[in-house]
Parts: sequence; structure tokens; C-alpha cells
Amino acid sequence: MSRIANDSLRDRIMSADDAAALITSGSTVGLTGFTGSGYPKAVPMALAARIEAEHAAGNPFRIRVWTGASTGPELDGALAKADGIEFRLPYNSDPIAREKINRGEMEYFDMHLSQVAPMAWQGFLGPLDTAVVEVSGIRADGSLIPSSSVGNNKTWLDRADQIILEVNRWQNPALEGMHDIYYGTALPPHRVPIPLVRPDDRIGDAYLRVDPAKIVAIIETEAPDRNLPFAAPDASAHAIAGHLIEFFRHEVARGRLPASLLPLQSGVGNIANAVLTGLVTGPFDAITSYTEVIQDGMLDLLDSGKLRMASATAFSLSPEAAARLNADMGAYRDRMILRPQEISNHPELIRRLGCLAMNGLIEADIYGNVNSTHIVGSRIQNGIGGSGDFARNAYVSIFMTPSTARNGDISAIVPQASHVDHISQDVQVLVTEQGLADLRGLSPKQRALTIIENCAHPDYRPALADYYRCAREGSYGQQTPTLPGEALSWHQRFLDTGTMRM
Ligand code: 0RQ
Repeated sequence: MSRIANDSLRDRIMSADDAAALITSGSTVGLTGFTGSGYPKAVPMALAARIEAEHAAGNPFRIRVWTGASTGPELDGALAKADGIEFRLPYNSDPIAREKINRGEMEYFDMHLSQVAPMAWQGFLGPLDTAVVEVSGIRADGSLIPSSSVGNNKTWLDRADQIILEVNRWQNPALEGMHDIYYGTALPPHRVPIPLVRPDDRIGDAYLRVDPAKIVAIIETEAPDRNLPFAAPDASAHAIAGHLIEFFRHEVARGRLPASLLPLQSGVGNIANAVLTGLVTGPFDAITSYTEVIQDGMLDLLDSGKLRMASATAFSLSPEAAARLNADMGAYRDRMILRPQEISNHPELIRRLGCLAMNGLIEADIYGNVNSTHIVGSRIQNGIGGSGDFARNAYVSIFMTPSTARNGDISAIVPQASHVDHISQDVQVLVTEQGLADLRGLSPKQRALTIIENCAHPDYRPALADYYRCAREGSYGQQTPTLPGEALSWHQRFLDTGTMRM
């Protein structure tokens, strides 16, 4: 059955190829999608095919791509493979696009996810020519039922000159009513407080508004979101989860956290998932979540009754969890809210709610500066995503990682981070499988001793302690003792020999 209930729009139904023909080379295209959910699947593929044909005929054809966050292989993968992306923002995890960026063949603007919509409105990013938006239905009054992610959809619909809609029948009809689209944002000096004081507050509409005159094409699809399986948590992930749950227990006992904790923000990945799963058997009840993505562990927590509700901007589920959600969407719907990413990640709200932020990292230095994005200072892995939105504004900002990478050849704790995304002031707790470093209230020298002792792998602990001792003797200043040449030699050794080991 068609999901297009508005008859006046039916004459705009066409094929993906015809819709892709409406996009011109050099234009800026805002596409929906957030961690493999709710991204358009047909038009990007048709556009990639068209770009390949143009290139074969000797015609240059590239576009500028804006999204919510990472998407799926039918979007980023296909367009990058066709060499069709000239510029990309704000977050990418596609391996083909990553390779192009790291070869210098694609410009990438890696930005805080909460800032994409405001920056688009401020005009700093330039005009938006086309929006390609996946929805799960069009209502009789022309309003849109959002899909499995909200991301920047509202902003793309509002800002674009022309709109292409993909109406995806695969999306569960029971998604209707789960969304909360806030229309109260404005630019300074007209901004007002956002009236959200609890994670379960609904402050907007369940539907997206759209100017029907701007809709130039509608494509009906039936295509699944990209759902990647989670690897089962390994011993390291379990150990990290254990340390963190013990920390929460301790904070509750000291009266610094309520018994139901504070709204959880959890990054994506296996460690974050292991922490959520660990909370299923933990002592905390009536937990809430104010986060970016709802992943498998969140469903487990909801099922266990430990998690009262979850607010996010998108789903990021394994195939098994997606099937579970779809089988019982009606029941989950009342305990989940999907919001625009400028609201799910809004600094004002994160600070007000007092989120407990838990994010992954690539490396941290002994002073607790965190690198979330670059391998050896220059190769981008994914991007900062929402980690900065949450880390700076959280009630407690936690970063977690295994203490080593690449089979132990790399220490995740280094004398000096090769790139810094989160300065030490935004990093309050660091956790590895070795232990947890509570850095709140510590000076840099105290932080260094705590991190080396509690978080570094025993194989690297003596070398780190040795570096620190030398820095205490030979550093130019003693607030944050550093030997600049020595500090980055760890990374050079990895580049030269493939290992940081001496
Ligand atoms: O590389 O795949 O080539 O082997 O980095 O590492 O171990 O798979 O780590 O999936 O937990 O991701 C920071 C990237 C961690 C993630 C990061 C290499 C390692 C591997 C990935 P290979 P793992 P995870 C809200 C929060 C920013 C966004 C964010 C991230 C690859 O957490 O993108 O937080 N964060 N968003 O081998 C060299 C090191 C290394 C290293 C790992 N020290 N040196 N290489 N690697 N450590 C959610 C959203 O925003 C959606």
C-alpha cells in the first residue's frame, strides 16, 4: 500500500534515475541519514551511476555532500566510489570515503554534530541546492512522517531550494508518533531557552513540515537500513564496563549521583554496548538516556526494565536488534523519542540534564588530552561526531578505550596526543581494561601519575613513567612537564617500525 496519502503530490512520483537527473554538478546536496539509519537509498545510487557515466564521457561531475552523520554504502560508499564527492560534512565512517579523504582527494569538514544545523542557518556553509530526504510516509495534509533517524532532516527541508523525497515502505509504520521535531530554534538575538527539562519531555511536533512547492520528486522505495552486527564484547570491553559500573556505584554511595544515575549518553561501538549491557544486571533502576543513537544495549536495558526511556536522534542497531525493534515497535514507541540532532546534542540541554557522557577514543596522553579522530596525527578515522557536544557539557565526561591497539603494538596512553579533540578540562574520567582514572580536581602532574598507574598497559607503563620522570627533570616548565621531541617520538617509532615498543 502506498505511504503517500496526499493526492496532490502523486504527480511528482518518478524513478530514482529521473530524480537524480535533477541534481547538477557542483551543487550542494543535503541528504538525511545518521549511523546507517534513515538515509536515502535509491537516489544516491542512481546519482552515483550517472556520475560514473559522466566521468566516462569525460565530463567532470562532483557534488558537495551534507548529511546528519555517517550513512550507508548506498550513499557515501557509492558516491565516493564514483569519485562524486568534492566536499563532505559532518561525520564519515565509510571506508571508501575515508580513503579518499586521507589521499587528499576529498575535502572533509569534521564538525560538532550539534553545530551543523545552526551553521547552515547562519549561512556559513553556503546555500543548499537540494535536499534528499528519506521519510516513512506522507500524510494527507502533506506533512512528513520521519524515518528511523531525524538528524538534520528539518534543516535540509527548510533550507533547500528543491526537495527529493524517498518514501521507504520498509520503515515500520509504527514509527509514527515516536519523533519530536522542535521548531523553536532561532538565530541570535532571537534565541530563547529550549523548554526541555527532562529527557522524556516532548517539546515539538511528531511530523516534519515541508513546503509542497519545493518538492520536485518523490521516489517510493522498500529498502532496509544498513545494520551492522556488533561483535560480542571481549574481555577488555567487559573489564571496562565493570570499572565504570563500579565507579557509578561509588558515586551513588557518595551521594554525588542519584540512585537512578543521570541521563546516559553512550557513544557507538562495542565497548559502549558492553557498558549498556552490563547495566542490565547492575543495581541502578529507572535509568534514562539522553543520547545520540539508540543501539543494541539500549534495547536490552529497555527490555530489562532498568531503562525507563531513551531519547536520541537515530537508531544504530544490529540486524537482530532491528528485527526485535520492528517486531514490537508499538511497545517501544512510548519509551523512545527521536529528535533533531541539534536538540539531541544541544549543549544547553546536555548541561541542564547533567548527562553522563561515555565516549570512545583513539589515544589519550598522560595529562588526559584525548584524540578521537586522527591516527598518528594526520589520518582521519571517522570524525568528532557528537563526542565534543557531550564531553564539554556533561555532568561527568568519561572516555574509554582498550589500553593498547593493533595487537599491543600501540599504546592508547602516550606521552603526548598526536592530535587533540578534547582538551584535558573536558576529560574527567578515563577508563581502560586496566582500571579507571578519576581526574576530577587533579592538577596535570597528579593526572599524569594517576593515568599511568591506573590506565596504561603494564607493557608500556615503565616507559611512560620514565618519560614522565625525565620531563619532571628537563621540562621548560613544571605545570605540564613535557619534552616536545621525546613526546612525539612514540608516534615516529610506530611509523618507522610498526610498533611503539622500544
Ligand atoms: O583501525 O579498523 O584499521 O583496525 O582505529 O578502532 O578499536 O575499532 O575502536 O570502534 O571503539 O572506535 C575513537 C574511532 C573508536 C570512535 C573511535 C585504530 C584501530 C582501528 C578503530 P582498523 P576500534 P572503536 C557519539 C560519539 C568519535 C565519535 C564519537 C569514534 C580503528 O569512538 O569515531 O565519539 N569516536 N561519537 O586499529 C592507531 C591508536 C588506535 C588506532 C585505535 N591509538 N593508534 N590506531 N586505532 N586506536 C556517537 C556518534 O557520533 C555517532
